[in-house]
Amino acid sequence: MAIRTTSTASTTTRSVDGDMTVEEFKEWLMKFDTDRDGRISREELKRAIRSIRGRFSGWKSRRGISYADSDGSGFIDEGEMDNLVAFARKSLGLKIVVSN
Ligand SMILES: [Ca+2]
Repeated sequence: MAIRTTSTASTTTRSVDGDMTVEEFKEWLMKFDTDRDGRISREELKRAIRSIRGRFSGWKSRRGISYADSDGSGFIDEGEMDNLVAFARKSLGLKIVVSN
């Protein structure tokens, strides 16, 4: 359980509670690309969802992959990342804004 204080917030990892840009979201997500193949697998997405204390991470990661994986490869690659942005907005409740 996290205890939040405003004074130490800068030393912790970035909060995903507030607004983030599409670029920030992608950057954050690629931290979970643990095998460094440039794609997000279901396991990697699951860990990402779990890291923001998302409930039902297993189920949601499966939904996320099937939502975003247009070519049916089982992975989210670069070109499918925007689909995952839409999924995160809709199903994970993340506030992802388009930056100018
Ligand atoms: Ca990967």
